Amino acid sequence: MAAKKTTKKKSTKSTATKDYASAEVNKQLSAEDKVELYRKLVRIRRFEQFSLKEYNGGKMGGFLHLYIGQEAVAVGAVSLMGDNDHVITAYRDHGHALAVGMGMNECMAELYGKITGCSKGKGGSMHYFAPDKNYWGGHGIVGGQTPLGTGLAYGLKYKGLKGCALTFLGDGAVNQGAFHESLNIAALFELPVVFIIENNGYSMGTSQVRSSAHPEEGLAARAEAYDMDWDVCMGENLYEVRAHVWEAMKRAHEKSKPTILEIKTYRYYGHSVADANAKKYRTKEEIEKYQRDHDPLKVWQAVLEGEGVLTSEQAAEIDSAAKEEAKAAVEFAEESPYPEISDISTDIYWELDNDTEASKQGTILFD
Ligand SMILES: Cc1ncc(C[n+]2csc(CCOP(=O)(O)OP(=O)(O)O)c2C)c(N)n1
Ligand SMILES: [Mg+2]
Repeated sequence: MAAKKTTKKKSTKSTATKDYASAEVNKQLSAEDKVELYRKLVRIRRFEQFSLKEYNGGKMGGFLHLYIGQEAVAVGAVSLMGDNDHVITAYRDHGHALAVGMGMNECMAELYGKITGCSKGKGGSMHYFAPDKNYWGGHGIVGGQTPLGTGLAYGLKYKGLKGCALTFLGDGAVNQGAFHESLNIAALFELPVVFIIENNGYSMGTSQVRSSAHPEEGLAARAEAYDMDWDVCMGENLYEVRAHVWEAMKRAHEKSKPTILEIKTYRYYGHSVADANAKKYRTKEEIEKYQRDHDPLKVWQAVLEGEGVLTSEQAAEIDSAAKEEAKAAVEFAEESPYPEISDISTDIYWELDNDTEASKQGTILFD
């Protein structure tokens, strides 16, 4: 029997900020950059809290999967993106959207199903898109975005561009066949893709431990089977997230090699707001512990206050501004019109079956 290969890279499992603060990619951050990252975290949190209130008020149809608790993962990873880096994720997509620079108005209006939404009201919570910001959604089929992310990476390599495809997935997606097919192709073709498993401990009501077989080192170690690099880190501290994501991005940029990076995180709310079992599969104490000791906003605020680049007064101002922005987005969404009946047949695959100009050019959805 062949000897077990030694693993290529292991998680430090450290949440200490001092090690990661001195990582090259973090040393480059100015005081303003760090405060800007804080603002991004807060804006996501407030946007979602306002959307939750309106959802509970019956203003939106469909699902609403909140990202609250996980914000540092999207904000940290997206903060490293350059012009040729792309991002794609699953249905828990609000954080990534705001992190790439989408506006609260277009995001809130999309939840309301209004024509002013980023997907013209046809996608809802799970289908935010901003191709102009290299943000490719927003996908509801578990694992379904992983072949698409692999395709983005293939496109980059084909065009000779130095970029990567940050392809996010949940811990529940790691058993999907499409993911394993993606891993195989990514390794075989040496594609610049970073598969980021946001391990929030649960897929719907099933804990990660009960749903996925894996070695002690974690889910990312499955990369070994594909002779692919892998890594594990915690997702509550932006310095740590950035340091680990950057290592994987460099591998993609410089060597055109894929990575699986597992980032351990936590969600405070149920799977979706409509999760009838939200209170049954984990304890109140477990949630409170994360909120108290691992909250990404609190962690980053404490880091910045410790460094003297943020005061609690400034943090409060950022918070008020984010609440105002979210409130204005609710008003914008309320006042926006619904799509017209005729809009039902535009911007969709219907055009493929019909003799439209777009169908002739093969540019149905994007230029
Ligand atoms: C192919 C497929 N199977 C089942 C579902 C139903 N489903 C929606 S979300 C989900 C759990 C996914 O959990 P995870 O990947 O951990 O993501 P998280 O919700 O924690 O972000 C399931 C089973 C689906 N959408 N697609
Ligand atoms: Mg999960």
